[in-house]
Amino acid sequence: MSHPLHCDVFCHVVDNFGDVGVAWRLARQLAHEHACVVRLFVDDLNTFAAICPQIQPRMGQQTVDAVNILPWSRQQQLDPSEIVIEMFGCHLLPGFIERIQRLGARRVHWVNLDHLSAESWVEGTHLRLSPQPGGIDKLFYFPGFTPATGGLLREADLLRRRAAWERLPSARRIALRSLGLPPPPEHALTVLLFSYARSGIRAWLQAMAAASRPTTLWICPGPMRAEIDSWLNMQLSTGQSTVRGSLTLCSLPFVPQERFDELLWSADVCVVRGEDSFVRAQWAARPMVWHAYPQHDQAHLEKIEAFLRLYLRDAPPPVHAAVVAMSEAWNQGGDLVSAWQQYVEQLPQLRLHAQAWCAHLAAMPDLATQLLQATADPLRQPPLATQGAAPRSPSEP
Ligand code: TRH
Repeated sequence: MSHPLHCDVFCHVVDNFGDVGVAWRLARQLAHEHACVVRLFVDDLNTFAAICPQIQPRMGQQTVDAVNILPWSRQQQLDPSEIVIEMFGCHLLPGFIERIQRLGARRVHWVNLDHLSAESWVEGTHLRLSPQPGGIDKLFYFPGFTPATGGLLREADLLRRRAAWERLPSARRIALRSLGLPPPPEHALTVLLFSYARSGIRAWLQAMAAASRPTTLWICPGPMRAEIDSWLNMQLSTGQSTVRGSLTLCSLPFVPQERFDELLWSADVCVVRGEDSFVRAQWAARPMVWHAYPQHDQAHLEKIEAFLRLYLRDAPPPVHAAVVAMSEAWNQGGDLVSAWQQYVEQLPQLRLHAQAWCAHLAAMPDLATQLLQATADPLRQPPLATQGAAPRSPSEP
């Protein structure tokens, strides 16, 4: 390649941290592993700074980790790069779109990188071209868990780094100490909790406190803090721990994104949410409970069902039953105590299953690699029939 590829990544922060979490992970990988010159446009640098403390929210332009970070509005003064990636169907500003159209399809690959879903319709929509006004097509790119989708974000050295970390007996103690966390009691079950608000956890907490085996619960910042404070009848401040019977509760600080993996690797069970932490728990090869982003029309339940259909395809019946029971109890309410008891009983098999699933996913090319292949030699499908029609995409009304 005569010159490095120039890529623009656009991120509109809807809420929470996953929009910018995914965009930042992609931007860094394109820059670090594919020698791209990357411009990342973000419309909420304060949220960005929560996962990347080097970000200066008031700076007009800054380079962090070899990525050029720009405020959203700067697109109005700039020409598009060769590859323009709009995350999750965020709408670019009209002036920038006009410049994409002026340069045309021979100079710009315009990509919509959509939300991750295991639903079957994704395979039929991935890599579809959607004609846009002005005669240029937008490529719809869908992440996924199968070879007929666009893969998952995975840094080239991620699994090697995890394996090396796991071979180091002191690694977890060092990681926890750096976060100001005490080492868990001997033989304690460790649970990382990063979920949306989920009421009705008192009986679950009580059951862990009364259990014969000690449990350590690492609570990430988020709405569950208040639920747990109410059960404790005290406010657990960041970095503070307290004990109730066999249950040790630790309130974690929000860690920089590149440290988040170590939290997952440190835990026996990861309760994760949304999209990015959900994927990272799969690369951690840990038993995980996924709290899907709740949607008013219950569409998130279809996403959960579709994912579990893939995830549990080869699972032994006791593993299948334990995962389904825990997922339903967590996401739809229900008897969390008995579901948790069943889950903990299956932990050795759940861990083996998580490792097999991780190896299965790792056999597929990662998302960044596939994305560059797709734009280097776009799959020329006949554009959709009607002008401006776009495939069904969850991020667009
Ligand atoms: O924060 P989320 O709920 O984001 C969600 C999802 O992106 C979802 O797809 C989107 O529709 C919704 O927002 C609007 O969960 P997620 O996806 O796991 O993103 C969290 C990010 O925060 C992830 O990159 C990990 C990172 N993180 C840290 O960097 N440090 C931390 O301490 C924690 C707890 C998370």
